[in-house]
Amino acid sequence: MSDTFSSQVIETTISRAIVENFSAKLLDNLTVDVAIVGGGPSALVAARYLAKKGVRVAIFERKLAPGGGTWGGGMLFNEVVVQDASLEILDEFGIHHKPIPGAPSYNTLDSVEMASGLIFGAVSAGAKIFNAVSVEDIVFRGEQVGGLVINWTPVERLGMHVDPLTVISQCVLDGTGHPSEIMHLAVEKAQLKLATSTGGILGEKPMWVDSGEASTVENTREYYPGLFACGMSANNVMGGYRMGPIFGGMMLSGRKAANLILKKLGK
Ligand code: 48F
Repeated sequence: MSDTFSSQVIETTISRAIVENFSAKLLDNLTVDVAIVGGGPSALVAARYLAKKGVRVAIFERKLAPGGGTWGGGMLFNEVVVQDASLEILDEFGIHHKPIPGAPSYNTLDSVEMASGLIFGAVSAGAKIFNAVSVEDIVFRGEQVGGLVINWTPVERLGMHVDPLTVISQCVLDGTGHPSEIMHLAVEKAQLKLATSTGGILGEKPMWVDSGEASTVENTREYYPGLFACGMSANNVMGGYRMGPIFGGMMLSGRKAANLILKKLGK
């Protein structure tokens, strides 16, 4: 066998392995129990807790790297702060943390370790992450939200006229952060009335750390049959305050979202 021929065979083998395995992964996730939009900290925590209970869960993340707003810490200083209440979640993921001297119940951690640890924790528990995939619409079935409409992020960014594919799920979790993209689609395009005082999105308020942290968890709920929100998306829907580079509420929100969904699925 000549060198040229064997290198062609290896190249074909590599390409075939990638195409076959990706196709199998996507086919396997065209119908899931829970479809999560966005791969920020709240969503990644929710994904691990769901997957650990045997729930079939897939995350669709617009960017190449999941992790959302975790990576950049505060103003690109790659450290974040969490409260003691969320330490058991960090421990569950094996992410290190240390107390802040003179600030009882507050801790710091490396934001790169946190982002990568959350991603690995979700995937190693069995969740699948599809990166560079944007969710552009929801699927509506009967009287409930029943899936997602997806396309490649480059297709979205370039404005190419390419029809999407769909993912069917029993539950959809909006983890899109500050913009609450799926909730906006639900209200503005599908004309759904959410479980808020107006039926619409109340809009995020300015920074107030203590209030925002607590309300992020409180506002994590099912807003329409089959449609849940976590993290900053939930806070935006209910008019909660923002909180900057403190992430305990995000993780507690993700765990609460998982528990609500498990209950809904009867698990
Ligand atoms: O914003 P993000 O990190 O979500 P989160 O879990 O955490 C918020 C914190 O990062 C921070 C904060 C902490 O105190 O306030 O902001 O609420 O991650 C949201 C992810 O969703 C992706 C987006 O790229 C980001 O990685 N995303 C948003 N819209 C879509 C999407 C979409 N339509 N399709 C796919 N991914």
